[in-house]
Amino acid sequence: GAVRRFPPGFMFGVASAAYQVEGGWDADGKGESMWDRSIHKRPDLISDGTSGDVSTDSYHNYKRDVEMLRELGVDFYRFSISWPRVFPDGFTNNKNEAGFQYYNNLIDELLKYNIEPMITMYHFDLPQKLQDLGGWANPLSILWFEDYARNLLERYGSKVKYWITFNQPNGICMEGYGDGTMAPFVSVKGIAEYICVKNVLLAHARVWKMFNEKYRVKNKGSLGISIAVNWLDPLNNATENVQATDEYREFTIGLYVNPIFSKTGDFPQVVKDIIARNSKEQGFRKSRLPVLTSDEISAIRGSADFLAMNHYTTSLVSRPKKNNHPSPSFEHDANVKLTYSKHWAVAKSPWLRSAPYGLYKALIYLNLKYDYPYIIITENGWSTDPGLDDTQRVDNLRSYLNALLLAIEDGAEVSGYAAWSLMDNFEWTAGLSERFGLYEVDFDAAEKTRTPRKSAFVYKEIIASRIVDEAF
Ligand code: GCO
Repeated sequence: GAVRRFPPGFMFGVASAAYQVEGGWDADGKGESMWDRSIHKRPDLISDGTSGDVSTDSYHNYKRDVEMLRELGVDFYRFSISWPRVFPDGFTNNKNEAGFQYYNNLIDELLKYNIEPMITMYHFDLPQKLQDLGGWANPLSILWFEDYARNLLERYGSKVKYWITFNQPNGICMEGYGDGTMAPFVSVKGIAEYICVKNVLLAHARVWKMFNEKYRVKNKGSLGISIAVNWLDPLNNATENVQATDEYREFTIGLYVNPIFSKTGDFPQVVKDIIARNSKEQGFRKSRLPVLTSDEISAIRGSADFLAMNHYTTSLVSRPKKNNHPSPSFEHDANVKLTYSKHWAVAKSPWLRSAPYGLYKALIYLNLKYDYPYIIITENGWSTDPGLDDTQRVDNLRSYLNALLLAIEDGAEVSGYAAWSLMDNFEWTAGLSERFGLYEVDFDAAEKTRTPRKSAFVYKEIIASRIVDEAF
């Protein structure tokens, strides 16, 4: 069939995150993160009873990881820094040099082979000491994060071009402090998650300002923020479903994208209206959604060089008739029902379906609605059972890359793509039961042996040829 070619300069990569791959949870002076604490206290939170204590042991195997990156031929590696590995208590007065040295070694190893490091400063593993003080629900977290980030930029800013402040504020806030399905497993629905969102956005904006004023000059680097943009389509044309889809997009995408990447800034109007109305009905004197002052809005607006987009799947949205009125305190999820087309392949993860057209639509939607210099897709992938013959992952990869190229043809500005993930790793509360790796990891072996799956060979070929076949 016809082939589509990636534009010149397009960057290919793979992604991982510290708690999911590093292991060495207390090695060489590392402090405790809120994931360490949560799982050690309550192993039952994880479906297969595993933890990230050892995982793939990248803390000791980073040279093998870089070897795999060279095998694949990627241009960049997106990984995250574990805050408690470099600052065991979170505060920057107590520094763990061994932790800094680990990331320094990894960065140098990547640069030696011309692989650009792309560093996520925060991917869910807050130092437990900071969580003891309220974590992201405490407005002081803005200052803690700014201090931490300054130290990372001081140390690595001259070598690292690509920076991402936060991975998925919706995961940090909705799941961490609202639903309580991710660390710190706090559930203060309708309140804590919105406080968290405001703090995370302000922390991000502070770091961008610092980067822009001081650290960018060293190497013309770029700094962005990773936002989960899964696609949502109405189940059908019924007015209530179309409206529910619109609202749900604003609650899951607009809440984060609008303050940073729109001309007006601020939270989306419909989100403000719904939360204000519900709060009033519940007898609150003010909206449960914190206000962004005009100074805060201008600090946040435009505070990114690129939009880092994590995209996995698509859902069909409907609003159950009897529940037409948004439920009072759970605005962000309780008043919609999500389903999938039966034609979409199902991954090992129950929420993950293959619907590549959704990537196309999400990119076009962002392009029409928001204002940003460019996008890097920082996560997209597929989960399976163990096994080297991962044909489903191969199909998913090809079809999503094809959808991406179609969107680029139609005006989306996307300059890079990272597959999630380099290798199997600790998939949060699903433990080791959902395998996302291009490389399989043998978790029973002391060496945590990594073996390329079929998808690793296919991705390597795509990167080398810069072509995807239209048949997929
Ligand atoms: C994230 C994600 C990743 C997951 C991946 C597969 O927040 O970036 O949670 O860490 O492993 O999305 O579910």
